[in-house]
Amino acid sequence: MKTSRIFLLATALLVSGMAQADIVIRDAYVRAMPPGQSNTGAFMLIENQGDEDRALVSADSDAANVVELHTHRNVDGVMQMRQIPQIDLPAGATTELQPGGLHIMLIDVPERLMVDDEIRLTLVFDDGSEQTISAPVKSVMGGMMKHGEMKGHGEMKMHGHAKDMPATD
Ligand SMILES: [Cu+2]
Repeated sequence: MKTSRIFLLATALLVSGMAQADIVIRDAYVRAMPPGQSNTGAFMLIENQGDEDRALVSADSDAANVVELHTHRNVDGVMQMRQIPQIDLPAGATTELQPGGLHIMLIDVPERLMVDDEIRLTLVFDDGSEQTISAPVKSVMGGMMKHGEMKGHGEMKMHGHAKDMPATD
């Protein structure tokens, strides 16, 4: 187990080293899963340092059977998640994937993700390049929203910046 983890990390470093350096991923994390939950989200900052607009077109992970790109939108006052074909990464800008907004959805996760686990995520961009990153699992206050529904707007604002959140554990 330990050996394979080191191998994965080495692979991740190698892959990201070869990938286009224009896309820089920071502060990636995955939301720890409460008991009985089989879905969770991955969040991060994606900076496009290049001159061309890029897009994240798909993602994959060993930790989940299905990985989708999602956003939230307000439908008649109710925040709903839905799948989107891509996440735009405008040139020169940092795009934030955060709870209540854009996120990478990990669906059908066979092994419950606990705080301090490390999850490997592969991100595929519209120019065909890929980056594989290792994201720690963190506790995110406010609980996991159910698919297709979410608490009110005020609550979402309060939880807007995941990195400022206190751990609940
Ligand atoms: Cu989602």
